[in-house]
Amino acid sequence: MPRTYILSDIKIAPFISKGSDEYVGDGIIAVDGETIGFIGDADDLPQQYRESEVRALGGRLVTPGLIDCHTHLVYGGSRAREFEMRLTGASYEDIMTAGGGIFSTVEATRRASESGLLASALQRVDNLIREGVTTIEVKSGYGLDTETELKMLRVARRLGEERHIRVRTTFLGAHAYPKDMGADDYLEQICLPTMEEVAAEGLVDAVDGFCETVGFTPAQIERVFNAAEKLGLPVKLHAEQLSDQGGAALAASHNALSADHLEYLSDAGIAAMADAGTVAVLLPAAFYALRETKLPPIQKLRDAGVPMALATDSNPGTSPMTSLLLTMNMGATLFGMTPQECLEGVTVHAARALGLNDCGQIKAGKHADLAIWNFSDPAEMSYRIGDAPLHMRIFGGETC
Ligand code: DI6
Ligand code: FE
Repeated sequence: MPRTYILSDIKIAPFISKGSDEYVGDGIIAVDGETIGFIGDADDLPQQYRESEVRALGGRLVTPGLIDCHTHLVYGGSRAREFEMRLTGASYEDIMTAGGGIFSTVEATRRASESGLLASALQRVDNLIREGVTTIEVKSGYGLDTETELKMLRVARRLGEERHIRVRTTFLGAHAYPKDMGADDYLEQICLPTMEEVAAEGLVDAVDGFCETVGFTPAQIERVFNAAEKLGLPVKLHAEQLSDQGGAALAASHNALSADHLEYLSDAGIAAMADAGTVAVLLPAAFYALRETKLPPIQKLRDAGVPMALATDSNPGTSPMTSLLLTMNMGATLFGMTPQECLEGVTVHAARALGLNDCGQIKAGKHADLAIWNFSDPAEMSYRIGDAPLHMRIFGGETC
């Protein structure tokens, strides 16, 4: 028997007011089993819910459960030494060229057991859960061999079995290539065959790549995208993080779900993303941790109507971050996004960046994934730093 209950005495986040079928105001929400059965004025509550248990929430804000749509949170080891090196002047690219960076995490991830990887990733997931996150994306890309890529994706899937959270997995085989092998040989001999294998095992929901001077060229990324399309997998791309390679336009031309990072995004890239409806996933913690000074073109993205999402980019190198609320604060403080944009960026637009349309909004028929906060003003979410303001998290109708 699905359980139904009513959430009353609540504030509903105002972005839900966008669109005529969406609700504005103080209203009530009926949770019907795993989905939202009703949102609106108490007077309009359908008969079927009138006898349901009522939970009064003291005027608290209700938002959709938060969505972290770009993470690399399954990995072995730590890169604290490189953090120290960067503080004394070495650049991210210098460290990677010298064999550190992604390569050092590849070594640690290859060495790690599946249970060890799971245990460390769960700690990061628990940090996100404490902040009302109900969906995460997790990328592979620290294996660069078939066995380790499979291991990472199996661990990512297990996160969703061990915790009340939804996990979307992304194959990022084109993250780096082994130093003793060229990029083209790596793609041919390892990356593309591995993509077929992870797809055949049902371990992957999308395909990503790192288009960068220290990563793959646009022509190489195009091969990855073509292979993904043959397997029926949607694509996304790390684009324009450290330099302008034209990656965002390439991604848009393949109807990518998202192009991510985008500090060095050009006007042509913005126009291509707007045309294709590709989401801009902004990662202010990586900007912060790399002490980057070039800002992504927020105003131009806004003017072009490109949907903007925000995510942690949780990874050991450029974003040792497991707080989506702090990410929202950085989106506002570093990137000049409004608190409303930050909230949309971790809900409705984050869902779209994952190709999901059954979460990220509070509407009848969507998953009952909700976060209830110890305040009523949604701007508090982006404003506070280091607070623990979650009152309650609801995942698929269950309080947990
Ligand atoms: N860009 C990033 O920010 C992460 N990957 C990528 O392509 C960083 C990965 C790492 O340094 O471990
Ligand atoms: Fe990333």
